[in-house]
Amino acid sequence: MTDEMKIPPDHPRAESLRVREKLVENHDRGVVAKAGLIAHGRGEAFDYLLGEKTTKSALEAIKAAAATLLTAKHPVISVNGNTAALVAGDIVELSEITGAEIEVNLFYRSGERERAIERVLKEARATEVLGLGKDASARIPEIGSERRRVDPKGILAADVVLVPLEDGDRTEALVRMNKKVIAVDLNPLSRTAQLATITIVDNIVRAIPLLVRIAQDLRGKKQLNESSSKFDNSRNLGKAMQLINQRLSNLAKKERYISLLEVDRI
Ligand code: PTJ
Repeated sequence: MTDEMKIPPDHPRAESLRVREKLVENHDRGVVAKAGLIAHGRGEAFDYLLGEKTTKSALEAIKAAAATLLTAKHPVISVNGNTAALVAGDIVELSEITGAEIEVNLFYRSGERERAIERVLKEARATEVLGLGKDASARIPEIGSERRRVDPKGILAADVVLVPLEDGDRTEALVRMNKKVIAVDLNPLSRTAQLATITIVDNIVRAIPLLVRIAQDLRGKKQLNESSSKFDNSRNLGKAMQLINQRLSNLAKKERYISLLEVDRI
């Protein structure tokens, strides 16, 4: 933790501040992109609206994601700066349980960032990391950004790709290539959330550890194919939006909130 930021343990938002601090530290280590800090702020806003808890609909998506990863022929987990900073250890565990490869894939790609992220993953005991340097020699068609660079042994050949904190363009391109895309995105309105095969509308700091536990429980169970094919992403996203709508309506009715508005006006 940096000297400037000592988080009091009894601070009402201590956990959220710790997550922020982790991102800032990892930005200073060259892992997180500047824009990654901004992206996290957007995520936090949606997390606030969702109640900062894993919702029932997110849990349904996590179960479908676990089943899809476990039944995949060639699953790959795509790792960017924010994911490495916040959940590197869980990503390595998930890869061990599901047999998924780990590939670094960056929007803001540079050799330095690749190496910094590789270091974080190796510190978390990853044995192999794809998509580094010349290994990212294949190109996903119709994408302008650095995200198009992928490893022929990894994302290019994958049938299922897990993409935490993704951009819409690549999700769309991967789906067009007939891959199943599992996204983790707190914004149910984002293009990524709307275009993915399965969208987990939850914070990665809660969703990935839970995905690890559920994949562990489901491993070796029957009828996993059925539970993954039954999942309806549009319906599930609708539930997340309804929940936000409902929470705001309920909160708006509370007297405390009304009195706060009055104070605001003075
Ligand atoms: O490390 P790089 O170079 O690959 O860059 C990563 C970022 C995140 C900068 C890049 O992918 C980007 O610009 O992403 P976007 O388009 O801003 O989308 C990020 C999405 O993730 C937004 O919809 C946020 O709401 C969401 N998000 C942010 N933090 C979290 C999150 N979702 C889940 N958990 C979070 N902690």
